[in-house]
Amino acid sequence: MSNNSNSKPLTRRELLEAGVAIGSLAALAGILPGDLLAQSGSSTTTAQGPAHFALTPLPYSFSALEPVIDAETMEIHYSKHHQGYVNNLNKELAADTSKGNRSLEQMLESISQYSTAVRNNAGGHYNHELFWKSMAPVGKGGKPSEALLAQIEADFGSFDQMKSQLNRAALSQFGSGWGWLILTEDSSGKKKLAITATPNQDNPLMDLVKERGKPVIGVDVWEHAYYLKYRNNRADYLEKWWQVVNWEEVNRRFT
Ligand code: MN3
Repeated sequence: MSNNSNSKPLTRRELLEAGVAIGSLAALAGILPGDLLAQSGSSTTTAQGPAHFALTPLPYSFSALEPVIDAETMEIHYSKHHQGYVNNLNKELAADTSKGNRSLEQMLESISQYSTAVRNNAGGHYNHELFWKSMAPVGKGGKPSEALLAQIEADFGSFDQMKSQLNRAALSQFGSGWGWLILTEDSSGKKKLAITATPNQDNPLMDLVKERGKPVIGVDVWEHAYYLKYRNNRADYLEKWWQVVNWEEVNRRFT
């Protein structure tokens, strides 16, 4: 056998193997090859065609939040649940292009104009993008800024009061949903922090929720976020979750 007769099939196979490897890496990272160039949280800038969204790569490994959140929960949550919301959102938007190419935030702020499927999946994408960024390995998340602490003390009395109010709101959210610390304005236009909870994948940006505001902290209390490790003990999950809060990100969202 000469080298020449072998070289073509080999090259082809090598290419194929390389392609498979790229596909597997993308699958591990929870992103589809076609999504690699798309930016998360905003639609692609193509002049024509529907908005298209993609997951941002996780800023840490699946096991990085252990022992608070186990690697298996993180992997399924990110690469199955979150990816599912993104896939469904893109499918819905491709099927109905009547609203044009709005950003994710613009869509949420006018979500009453959309179908329930868009509401659930656009909310699911936004909420999880925020959730992943709002966490960091234990001991790596920094601490609340002085400005944030001062605002928390003004609005809740103490940091512990804010924490227990948020835990209580998240704990008493019946079924699936989210607990939130949001930034709002009081009647005189002054900054004010508040605690709220939303069902399903709703969030405080949506024009049809009762208490609107800018999300500063969002904690996922769907069972898929904690059930493998904490079983039915949502309270224990919520208590431990504070150990993985990324305060650098929370501080940034507050300012
Ligand atoms: Mn979730």
